[in-house]
Amino acid sequence: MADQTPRTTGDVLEKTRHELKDPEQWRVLLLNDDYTPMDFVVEVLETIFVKSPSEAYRVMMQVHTQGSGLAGIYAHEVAETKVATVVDLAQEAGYPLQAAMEKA
Ligand code: TYC
Repeated sequence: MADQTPRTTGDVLEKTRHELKDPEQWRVLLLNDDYTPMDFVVEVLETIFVKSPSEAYRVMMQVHTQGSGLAGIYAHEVAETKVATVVDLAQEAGYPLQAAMEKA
């Protein structure tokens, strides 16, 4: 229909402008618990958050002693995927490890 052309074009332009904006950044935090083994948390930090062994150990100890710690900062969709992956891996292994995200 003739009246669909302007509306479709407008939608495409709007989307293009939106995607050009800098994506909002989100902090992904790991949360402490009494049951998840330290080695498992270090492995999560190395594999999912691409930390070096020494940095992974430092962040794990920060979580262990302070209650939470910064695992990384990402665009919203990436942060959501990281949180879900942490929780899935922990559940598969039978651990209660939790991750959270907050706007940076
Ligand atoms: N507190 C846990 C222990 O003593 C270790 C741990 C560290 C758990 C970091 C979770 O995000 C975490 N085994």
